[in-house]
Amino acid sequence: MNTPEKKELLQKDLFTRYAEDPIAADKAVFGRVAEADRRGFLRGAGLATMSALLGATIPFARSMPEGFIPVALAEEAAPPLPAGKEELISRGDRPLNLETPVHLLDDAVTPTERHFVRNHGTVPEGNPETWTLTIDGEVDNPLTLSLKDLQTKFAPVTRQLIIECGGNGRFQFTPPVKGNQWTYGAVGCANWTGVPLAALLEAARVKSSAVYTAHYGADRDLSDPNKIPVSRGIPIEKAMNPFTLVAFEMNGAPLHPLNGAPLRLVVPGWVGSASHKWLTRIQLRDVVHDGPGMIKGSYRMPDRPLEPGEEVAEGVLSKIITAMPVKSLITAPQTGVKVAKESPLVVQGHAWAGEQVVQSVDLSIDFGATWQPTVLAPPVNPYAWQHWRAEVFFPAPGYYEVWARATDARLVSQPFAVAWNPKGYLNNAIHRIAVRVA
Ligand SMILES: Nc1nc2c(c(=O)[nH]1)N[C@H]1C(S)=C(S)[C@@H](COP(=O)(O)O)O[C@H]1N2
Ligand SMILES: [Mo]
Repeated sequence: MNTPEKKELLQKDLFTRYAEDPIAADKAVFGRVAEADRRGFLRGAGLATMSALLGATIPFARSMPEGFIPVALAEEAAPPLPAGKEELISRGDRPLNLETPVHLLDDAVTPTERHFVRNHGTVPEGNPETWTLTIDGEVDNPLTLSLKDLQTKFAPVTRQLIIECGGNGRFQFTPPVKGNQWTYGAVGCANWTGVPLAALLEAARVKSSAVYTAHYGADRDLSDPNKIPVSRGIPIEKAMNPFTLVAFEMNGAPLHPLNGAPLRLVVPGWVGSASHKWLTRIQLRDVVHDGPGMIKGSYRMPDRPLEPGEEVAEGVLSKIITAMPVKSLITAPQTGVKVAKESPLVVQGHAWAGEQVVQSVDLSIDFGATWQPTVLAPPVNPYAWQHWRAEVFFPAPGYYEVWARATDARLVSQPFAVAWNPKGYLNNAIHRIAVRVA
């Protein structure tokens, strides 16, 4: 828009004109809002419109370049979060990954809106009417079951089960490692309803030669629709565990599309990648499964301690991740809280420990010099996270950190920091929050 007025304005006395009558000057510079689309709209927006969108006047508007989009509005123009997951933090669009801010994990049972999302590929659309699950491979009676078969021919159970991504906490590794930079919130404990996988395996009459499962789903590689992005498996013993579910409901409703609708595995306490979403097939194998996600160091740990940043051959990453380690989170208060000296501060959160029960959670307000116990509840069922709570008194005004440390039944505790590994897995270092006492 190079109108003569604008040229004149720019050449002559922009500053004077803005000082005299910013709205008129602005109109001359920006022109009238023509386009309806948001970006175009912003590009052509006048000062009054911009101020309205920002919810504030712009004292230094006179210094803004032509066509300028304030960063506050540019940030708001980022792609909106998917329906039903608006409170989460985006960790990438392709593939779509969302984590939960740690203070929003305070619920006893994680609501669906607050359950994180981890994808390797596309988000497929699952039609519950036509969906089937096939169980084949090392079985005497291969099965193909509809969703209705699953819901009516087997006895459904509802359990509170924890799913945590193997890379949760990856942001903390030094030197940094590639992958989603999860902080604390790639974990959730929802109510899952489904059929124990063991019941299906019994109906399929698993052969004694079966040692491992192989999981397949409907999602596809983002750049090649002929490729599957991930296919992991679990040892037959974990497949037969009564808490390993083929789930069709999450928190009493059909699964959310991003959490695997209409059917998924939940392999509780184990690395999240074992809990296959959009599940279409479970093949029983007579060898350890070797699909994408099982090989090339994926979801594997080094067989020896490494130097931070050390480059290693693939063969060193030989240990397949199974159960997740002991961990706790402080979900209330939020870090940065300000409290009055007299008032005891209620600190609470959850703790979990893979295949173990958590025996205790302790807090420190003196950087780990001393620890005080919390009140820790037992899990409502195996593989549910446990809630803990304590009242904390601060001796004097100032800056404090509250640290939480869980210990499992084998007396294994959370470390201050974990050993570096190339893919940034299994960070169960103690969680800490900042507290300012007035
Ligand atoms: N089909 C399929 N299943 C999958 C994945 C995937 O990308 N595709 N990601 C896995 C990983 S790495 C994790 S941590 C969990 C996360 O489950 P959620 O998205 O329901 O939180 O799903 C697992 N199941
Ligand atoms: Mo994951």
